[in-house]
Amino acid sequence: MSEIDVKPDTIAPDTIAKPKIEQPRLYKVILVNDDYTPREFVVGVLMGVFRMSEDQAYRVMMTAHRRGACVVAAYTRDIAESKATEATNAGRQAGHPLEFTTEPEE
Ligand code: TYC
Repeated sequence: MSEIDVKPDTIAPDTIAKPKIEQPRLYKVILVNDDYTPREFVVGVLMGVFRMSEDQAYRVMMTAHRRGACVVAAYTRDIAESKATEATNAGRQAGHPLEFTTEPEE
């Protein structure tokens, strides 16, 4: 066997493809309570913007109402920000101070 035919019986570590899959950071969308926006309006926005069932939306609304705020969902940054803006604008258009914010997950 010539030297050219010699194959290593181990593969040098720097030739092994190591899949490095970085998960994008997720951002929470948070519903903030206020004293003025009607409950049914909040439920409608949660159903429309966040595709929640009426049941889920009612629970999230009541959690924000009782505790001051509630995490609605988590998305990549662009989607979280655009949904928070869309939902906040829906309230503003109807004359309500409804507010949705975003914050990065740990
Ligand atoms: N607190 C409001 C009311 O009593 C209802 C409400 C719930 C508003 C949750 C905002 O994020 C909210 N009409």
